Amino acid sequence: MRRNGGQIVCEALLREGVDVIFGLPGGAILPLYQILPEFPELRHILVRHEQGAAHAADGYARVTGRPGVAWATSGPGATNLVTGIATAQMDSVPMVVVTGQVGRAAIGSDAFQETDITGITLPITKHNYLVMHASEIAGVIKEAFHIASTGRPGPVLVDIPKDVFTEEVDVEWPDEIDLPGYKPNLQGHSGMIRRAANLINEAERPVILAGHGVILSQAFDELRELAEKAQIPVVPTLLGLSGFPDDHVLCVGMPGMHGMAYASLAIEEADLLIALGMRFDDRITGDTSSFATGSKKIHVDVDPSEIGKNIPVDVPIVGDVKRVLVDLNKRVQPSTHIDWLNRIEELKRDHPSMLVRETDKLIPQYVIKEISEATNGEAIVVTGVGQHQMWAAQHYSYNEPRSLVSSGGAGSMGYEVPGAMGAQVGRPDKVVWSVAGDGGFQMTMCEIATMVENHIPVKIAILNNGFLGMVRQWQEIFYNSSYVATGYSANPDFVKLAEAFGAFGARVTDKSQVRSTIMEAMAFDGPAIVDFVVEQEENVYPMIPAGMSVREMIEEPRPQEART
Ligand SMILES: Cc1ncc(C[n+]2csc(CCOP(=O)(O)OP(=O)(O)O)c2C)c(N)n1
Repeated sequence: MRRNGGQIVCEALLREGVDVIFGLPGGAILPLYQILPEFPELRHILVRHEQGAAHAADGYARVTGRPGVAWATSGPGATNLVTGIATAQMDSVPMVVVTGQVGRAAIGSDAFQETDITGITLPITKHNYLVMHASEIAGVIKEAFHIASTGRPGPVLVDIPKDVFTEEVDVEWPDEIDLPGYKPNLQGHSGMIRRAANLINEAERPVILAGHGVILSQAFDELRELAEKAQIPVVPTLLGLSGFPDDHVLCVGMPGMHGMAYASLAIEEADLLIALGMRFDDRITGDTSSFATGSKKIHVDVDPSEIGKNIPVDVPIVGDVKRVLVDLNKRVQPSTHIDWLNRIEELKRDHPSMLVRETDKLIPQYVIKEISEATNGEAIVVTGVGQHQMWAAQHYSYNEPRSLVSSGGAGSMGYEVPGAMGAQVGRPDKVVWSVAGDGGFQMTMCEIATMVENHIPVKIAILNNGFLGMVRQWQEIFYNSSYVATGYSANPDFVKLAEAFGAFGARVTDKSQVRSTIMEAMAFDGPAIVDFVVEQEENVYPMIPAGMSVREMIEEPRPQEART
């Protein structure tokens, strides 16, 4: 059957099960857009900025486990996607991005809106394509989805010149994919699994470090089985949060730069680390030469290039976390580790990181705790980057898989609004709270218009401290409180702004208004923005300064020395 390139793109997306696309048109991609009405099953959400499309596709993917899809035109449309693509790449998020390119004959001539987007995104995509013939589209899209969602997931970009969208060909739909050189190894090596099981069976102070790979491979039950069978405490990384229930007795909490002091100390005192789908990021390890030197290490990761990259390991296992755990669990013997679990309880008592300071003032930690309680820990929380992100990680109770969505690796401010939009589109059945900084919110707040237009009822809590708070904190601690370029003295009136967008808006300046305003926002049938005017110079504790070890950790000042 004869089809043009645009029709093949749409049909190929439908064949991959796509139901929604986030995008914004322009000249080079116009032929694809003009075909869209022929495919009413493809919901297109018109964003206000292409960065929003990429982050929304990413948020959608993180909560559904299915690749998110974003479209943009050539040149600035495509480059506006770059932050979103890099964000997905750093956090292994499956995404397929389609960009329009100038016509084939114009490529290389510096034509209007010509940008070498495959060149630009080469280091920030798992793979990318420039498709020069319509006959290739069906195969390329199938490959793109396969590559994006298998092995270690990631973003794949498909760049298509304008005249390829209009070229007509007899389309052949490939049944199979043959990619020599791309065969992710999912099944762990049996000899290594045996060695790992032996180490676990002999360990006296084991800790499981659970990363994003647990969520990506949906190893929730298998992780629980391992932890419970051998009574091993679980320390989830930022992106591993919600892969193991926060309210489980074996859940210790997030470690690292702003993690729970006791979680970092548990890693330090462990004699065995079982690292599952995590990559020993510098926010976890600090100084790698002094990180957990007293322990043996088992590292399970589907990406062989991660093994031994940052930290030397004793037992490397290349494979899908879920499949490896199925095999490993059969060989792990039941254990109790009573002394070790008691020791961790002692660490928790001595280093009470999770306490929210008693004060009449409106502090951000309190707001997060209230949102957690008001939603019974059942909402999806999407954050920006900065202090609010760390408080959201620390004080919300994540008990359901995929309930925390955050830019971990790239640390992209501005993720909070469009990321939440995508998450809500992916999970219309859930309450989605965006926990935003006043800085990050203003980077991508234009997408509130998109939410209003498309009835996407995200609730946004701006933790408004009038500062680029995390940077201010660094200036306070490392630069003698020299606040250069971190204060916002003229933020807009966020309530009026909400109303101007057609959303619900409210301001909270006092503790007593917190819970009722949260409930009001949730009762509103549409996007809602709450401006929580919080203490301006609150710090995130504990803090391990960058590149240092757990021994240099700065813990929250005890009540007598704390600011009032
Ligand atoms: C796009 C981008 N630019 C700059 C930074 C550096 N940065 C990290 S945290 C931060 C402050 C964030 O401020 P805000 O969004 O208000 O959140 P807060 O820390 O106050 O909670 C900045 C500027 C970043 N992470 N991302």
